[in-house]
Amino acid sequence: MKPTFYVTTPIYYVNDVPHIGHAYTTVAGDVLARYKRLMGYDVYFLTGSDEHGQKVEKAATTAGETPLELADRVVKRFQALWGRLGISHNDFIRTTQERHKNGVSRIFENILEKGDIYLGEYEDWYCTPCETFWTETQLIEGRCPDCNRPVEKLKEESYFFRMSKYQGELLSYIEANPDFIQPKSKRNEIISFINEGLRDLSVSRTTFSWGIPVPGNNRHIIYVWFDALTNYITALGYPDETGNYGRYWPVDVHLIGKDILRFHAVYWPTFLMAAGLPLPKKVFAHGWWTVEGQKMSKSLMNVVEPNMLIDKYGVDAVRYFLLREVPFGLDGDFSHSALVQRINSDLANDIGNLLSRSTAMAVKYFNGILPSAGLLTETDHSLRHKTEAMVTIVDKFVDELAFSKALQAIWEVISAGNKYIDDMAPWTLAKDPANSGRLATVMYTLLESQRITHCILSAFLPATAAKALSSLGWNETLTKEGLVWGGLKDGAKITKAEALFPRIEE
Ligand code: ME8
Repeated sequence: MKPTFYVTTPIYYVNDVPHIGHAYTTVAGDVLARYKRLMGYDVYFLTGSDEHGQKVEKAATTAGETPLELADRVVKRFQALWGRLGISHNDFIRTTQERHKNGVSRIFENILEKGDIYLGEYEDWYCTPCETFWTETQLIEGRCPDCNRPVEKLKEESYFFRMSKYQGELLSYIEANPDFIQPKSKRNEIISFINEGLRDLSVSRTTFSWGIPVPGNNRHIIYVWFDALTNYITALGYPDETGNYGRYWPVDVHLIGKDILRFHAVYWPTFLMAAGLPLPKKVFAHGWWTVEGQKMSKSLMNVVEPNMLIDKYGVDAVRYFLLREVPFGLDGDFSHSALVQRINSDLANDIGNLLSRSTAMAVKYFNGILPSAGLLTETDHSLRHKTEAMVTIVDKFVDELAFSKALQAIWEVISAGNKYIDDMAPWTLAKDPANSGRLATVMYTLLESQRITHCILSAFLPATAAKALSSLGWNETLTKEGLVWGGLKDGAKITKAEALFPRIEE
């Protein structure tokens, strides 16, 4: 049986349209999912939409729609974008689906029956955009400490989750599992937050109606974060604990932005503890994108629309930029000039040129029929070894979610390939028929190194890799066996590759 791998993205709110922030997490999840499939895992990759709560209800009222009409309309934009970005999710969960509502009611009921959810009264400050309650002391100059927007005082009867009870157990779990919260700096922030003391958490609302009712008390709506976080198991069929739940839970990694780490590293694990369910193996919080140095916001009108980028630069250029430009876990800045720079140097120049030069030579010198290689010289061996070592290095980096480092390791082999051509000067060898054996070995080494490079790159840039592998005459199914040297067979049909990435003139 194949080992399993379960990876999730956040489920995005439908009151906003998708932008590069959403694309970022989703592309990262896709790379991980594709990579693990390539390595032989049985992968389940989940994304979806968060459709309940006051925020969505208000947006719908403003738009003159029902919340579900708004959700139906916006969810299509997310789904269409994921289609264009080549996202290979296995499932898309919407929190308005029956399977989800049913699972949320069951887990809520289960914790209620155990006594870890109880009825009480709440009075505190509420930030609607963040759907979060704050105490007086947490406010900064009377505003939301997260988004700096005004908050409102709310007093209501509320169900509370006994989160305080799980403080010690949660800390022990975090200590016993050093990789549970990543990166490290974020883990430390969470530990300090827990050490300040966990309060019981209000997990129901009575001031609006757009959500899942508390079982047995219709006046209350289940708190949107309790509802949303549960998607990670309702999508697997929970409360049915056989089937996909039994197969994929606990999740291997929840990919999220740093804005929602507390919900994933404190609330969610304590809900699971109360329900007696296993905890996630890893929660990874990536950094935040600004745009041309500024916070991305509707009011600044600087929201970067991924469809527009894809139209202009192509899908794989966008995927590459997002994962190469900024180390996963750190904040980064999006700018058109940085994107164009990456396209022209890394994509058009390095990888694109290497493939078009080498396939053109194979066509010119051997009519596109790959000759068999003779004995490798030390230089040939060196390119082979670099390629083989890269496969091992990339595996380690992808496991650490160090996507940028993984791409750098791949690009070192691409640079080595370009240098190899310059050093070997096939055009000089081609002048003398006596060198044809040597020329064959050089061409084989060059093309085989790129075949392996594109096999592994298929996780990152699937469309590009497919084009490249086809011009290399390699049409086999992508598996990890394809990453072993020697896959290209004598007589393979090489065709001259079109430019993978046209240069962008600014
Ligand atoms: O928080 N830079 O949904 P959301 C990087 N529904 N990533 C960004 C980003 C930016 N500027 N902006 C958004 C929610 N993201 C809840 C989640 S999960 C059970 C419920 C990404 O639509 C990043 O992944 O506000 C962030 O965590 C997520 O979008 C927030 O999406």
